[in-house]
Amino acid sequence: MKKIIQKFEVEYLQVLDEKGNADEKQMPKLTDVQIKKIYEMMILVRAFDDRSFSLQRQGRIGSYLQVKGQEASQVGSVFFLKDKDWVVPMYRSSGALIARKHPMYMLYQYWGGDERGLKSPAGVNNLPISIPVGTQTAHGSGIGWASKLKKEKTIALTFFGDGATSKSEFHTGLNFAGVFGTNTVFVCENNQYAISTPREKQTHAKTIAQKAIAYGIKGIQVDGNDIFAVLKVVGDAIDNARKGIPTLVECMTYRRGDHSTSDDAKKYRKDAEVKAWEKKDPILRLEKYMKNQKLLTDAYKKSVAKKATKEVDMAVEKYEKIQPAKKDDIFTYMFEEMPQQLQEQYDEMRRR
Ligand SMILES: Cc1ncc(C[n+]2csc(CCOP(=O)(O)OP(=O)(O)O)c2C)c(N)n1
Repeated sequence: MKKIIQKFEVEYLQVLDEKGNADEKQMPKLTDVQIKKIYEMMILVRAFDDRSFSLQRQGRIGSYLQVKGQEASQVGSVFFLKDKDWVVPMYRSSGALIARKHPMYMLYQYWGGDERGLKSPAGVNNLPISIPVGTQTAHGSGIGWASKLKKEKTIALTFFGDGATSKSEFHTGLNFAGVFGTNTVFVCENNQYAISTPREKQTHAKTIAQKAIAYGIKGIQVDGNDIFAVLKVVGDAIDNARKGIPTLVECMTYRRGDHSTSDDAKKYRKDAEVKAWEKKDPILRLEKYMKNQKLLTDAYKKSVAKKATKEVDMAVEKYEKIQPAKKDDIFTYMFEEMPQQLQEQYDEMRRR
């Protein structure tokens, strides 16, 4: 019997090695000003993220899912988008949202239990984050299709994790995008874990990117801790999405923190593994590059950190001054005419 060999090879791109040396041939076109802007945003996201964790531990917000380690894949993915493009985020997308002008105090408001915190800033098309795993993948296809039908050049970029690729909506979304040629970029942040499930147990496939092949679209892997590789690959994918050519990008990264503030990753991850990924930190790598290029002095680094801390301080202060939403809202918000059962509960709440 003839042996059938199936090849599911996908490209993998790294521009910046762990020492901060760049492959000039693959470098995306960026000015020094842009590189600094990207660096400052990554530092801001890290400062927001670290503070979120502390605020949760102090009982000042309810819950939080850390971005730490994924700053390059989030900030890099949205950098070339226009405000009118659509970002379809997940619960771990705080970094992408901050880079998309979402006020930090409102993110604290949301994680403090007030849904009003997810209202997108005027003129910026960010969807509310998806708490259900993977559903947003299909929303990304739908929005990208709408853009195409309306002959708009806007695109939808949707974020999801490795775990989401086992959900039906991932497959529905990719299939739909392939068949209808939607204006969509699918960004899978493969951070190696879905809560405690390691990537090897998520799928028997060698890569997540290769899953695109089955749907007739392009799949590509990128070093997700390498900001320049993310900018290059997702930048190209954005350009293609504007022409109705969808792409699945798999960002190879690592979730440095616990899954969420209600989990303890030490129970299922070895310290050595976490330490090894610390060395591949995306901010550290960009700093090495910037130092080599004489774009990072000690004074500049300090001032960026100081400014980020101050901005986060101000966001916390503003968040903690927000008046809580009216209790009635949870009853009156959803239905134009309240169903009987809800009306009964509402009346009871008011009686009490
Ligand atoms: C539909 C649905 N099923 C289960 C959950 C519980 N859940 C929350 S996060 C998570 C893991 C998702 O992992 P992944 O997609 O890799 O994203 P990551 O959290 O690693 O960024 C699960 C199963 C959920 N939120 N929604």
